[in-house]
Amino acid sequence: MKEKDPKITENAKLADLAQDKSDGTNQFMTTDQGVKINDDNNSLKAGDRGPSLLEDFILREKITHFDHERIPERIVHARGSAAHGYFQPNAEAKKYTKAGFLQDPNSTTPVFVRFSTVAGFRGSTDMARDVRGFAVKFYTQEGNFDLVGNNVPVFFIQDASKFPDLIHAVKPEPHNEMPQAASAHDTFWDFISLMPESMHMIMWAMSDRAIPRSYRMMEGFGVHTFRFINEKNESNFVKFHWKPKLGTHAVVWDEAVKISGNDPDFHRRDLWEAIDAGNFPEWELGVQVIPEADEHKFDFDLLDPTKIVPEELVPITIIGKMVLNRNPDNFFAETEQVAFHPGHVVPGIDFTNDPLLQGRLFSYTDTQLSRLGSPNFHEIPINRPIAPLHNNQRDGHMRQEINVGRVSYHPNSLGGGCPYQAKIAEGGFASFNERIDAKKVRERSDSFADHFSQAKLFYESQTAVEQDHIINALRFELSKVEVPAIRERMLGLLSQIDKKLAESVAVVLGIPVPKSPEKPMNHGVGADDEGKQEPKPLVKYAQTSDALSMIKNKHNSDTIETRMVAFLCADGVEGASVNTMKNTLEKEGATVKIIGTNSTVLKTAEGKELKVDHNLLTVSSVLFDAVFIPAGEESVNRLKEEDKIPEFLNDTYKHCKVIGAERDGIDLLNEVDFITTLSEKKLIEHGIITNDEEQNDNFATDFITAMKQHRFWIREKPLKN
Ligand code: HDD
Repeated sequence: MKEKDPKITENAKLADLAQDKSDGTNQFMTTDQGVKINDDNNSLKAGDRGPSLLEDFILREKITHFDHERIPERIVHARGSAAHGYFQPNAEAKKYTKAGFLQDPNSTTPVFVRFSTVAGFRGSTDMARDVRGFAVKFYTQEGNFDLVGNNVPVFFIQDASKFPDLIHAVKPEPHNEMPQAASAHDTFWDFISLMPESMHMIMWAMSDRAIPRSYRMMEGFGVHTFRFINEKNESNFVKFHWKPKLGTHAVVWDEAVKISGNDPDFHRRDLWEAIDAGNFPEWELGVQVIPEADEHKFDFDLLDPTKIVPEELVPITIIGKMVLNRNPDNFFAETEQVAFHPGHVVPGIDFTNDPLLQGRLFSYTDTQLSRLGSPNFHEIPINRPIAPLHNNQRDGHMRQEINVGRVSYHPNSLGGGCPYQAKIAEGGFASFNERIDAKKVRERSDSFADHFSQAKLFYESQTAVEQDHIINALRFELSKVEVPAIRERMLGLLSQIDKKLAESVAVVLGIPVPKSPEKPMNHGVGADDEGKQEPKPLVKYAQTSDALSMIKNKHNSDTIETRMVAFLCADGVEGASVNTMKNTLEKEGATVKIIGTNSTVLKTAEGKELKVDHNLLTVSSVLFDAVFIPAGEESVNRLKEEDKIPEFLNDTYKHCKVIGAERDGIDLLNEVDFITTLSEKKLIEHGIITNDEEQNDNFATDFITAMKQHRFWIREKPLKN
């Protein structure tokens, strides 16, 4: 650990979990009944070559337990990784909410956070093009509060009744269970092409937001509009935002595909290793606060989860920070068994009538009943609150709590009326008494019918490079679609966002953009008698929002902290060249990995030993943020013999990452294609930082300045069409 965080030992949830930890060090092996085992290697048999005996309770217990080790994976978000940490508020939220954990800037609240992909199975790649889950459990003194969000601020659908359809469409197709962890297939785009309300989300999902560089470099969003309720029982609408300290960054598609092959655990490993090294990931929590009186002030409905509230309309107020500072001890016990629920709220936080949120309030308890097997899932250590828990819920599978006394009902006199109900002043939860006066209908509000304005807002807010990436993603995904009618419908919808976007995708599909797009079936799919739920044509939003672009986003930081730099080395590398660059990079918080032509140590030109972190054989440039070739004639000559080098450097270039080379190191660049197309003058402009002087104090700082730019998009050729 680089840094000891005092809050690790102060965390009440970790103390709570400690009661259930088990460690076999220096202990005898026993059965589940505590009987010491004398032989764990041989089953009980009738003779050493004879059949096994049913009597062998040790064998039976061991095999039975093994046979039942698996539980159903999550129906969505099956693939995930998690960490412990804490949340610390500032003084900003208390005027809007009475939630205890948001009052005192000197207080901290333990959290457990799980990041995930949505569509892939538990063993699928981290690097799929997909939305990422961002679920935070706050173990507050007033009970658990779960903020179950995503790294995208909107959703595909407006009404929870379409969720099973959406997920059936995106998951591997049911006849052959293909493709895994991918939306590039017919059923997904068939559904999407019939659901114009998904267009805003599709723009996000086709952008580089869906292939993050790291869980540590993602924004998070509560998506729905929630409510904050203060001591005076005043309600304000709020949208939750997580802003990563390291900025919001992504990889490029070609890189994502190669990472999936090189290290399918890329994000999981990144999170684990960062925390293990003491590089604790950190986010600020922000809210957009909208007074009740402003509910109808916008061109969109605050209850519609396919809409954002642009930051330019309602700025974000930062209300605290979250730090993740401890890896779980056991993946299954913690990461797999944790059960989040958007309905886990505490006094001071409440729901709105967003129809997607309302459906979620049912789904998350329900799913745990089959996934974790019993309504007692709240007793699993990672799920149990640190706040005291007393009620009249009883029994059920695997009940842990031993409730004493005769009384399990309320009201009672035999138990003295206990457990008591709490008055609001005593911290009792009371739902916000919103006035509802309405007819029971199966309808969608007309205010939900504009599906294109914000899709357009998002697209137009991107830089040209980001737009090209969206176009390329759509080209890829729709080229994988086999049924022509689906592609055509998609082009029709895209043309309503942006004509050029649709045309650019159409060029690669080899079909024209339909002149008058077929009227897409909308929610209700034909069942809407009066036609009043048809999507409305685009209305407003001429402006753009820089916050939507990862390149223009003002929250993006220019730090290179925790970025990985590969040093390509072989025997004969100049130790001085390695060390100067390494020390300067490490001072900036970057991590250096020595990539060698063997797996253990190299001999430097100075005759010293240099420890190798990875054998060149086992890595690829996609696992790093930048590459440096130190000086050393012999080292460079040896590297020239390596088949992997041209691909390593060409990919670094193709993925627009910084390349540095010192003296003889520059020679290695002559081995690769891109160098021939660049004049010496253009090297720096293209993020290739070289130094041919013996002594050059600026070199390492130039390399760092270039890394702060993250990617040199200038290398990408703009799309022609
Ligand atoms: Fe969901 C899991 C986020 C809509 C039903 N959801 C799940 C997880 C996240 C989200 C991050 C994983 C939690 C974990 O790590 O264990 N879900 C969202 C967001 C949504 C959303 C941001 C829209 C704004 N979800 C949504 C709807 C439904 C569900 C509309 C059903 C009506 N989600 C589930 C679920 C899951 C789940 C089936 C699967 C595993 C679980 O709950 O515990 O109940």
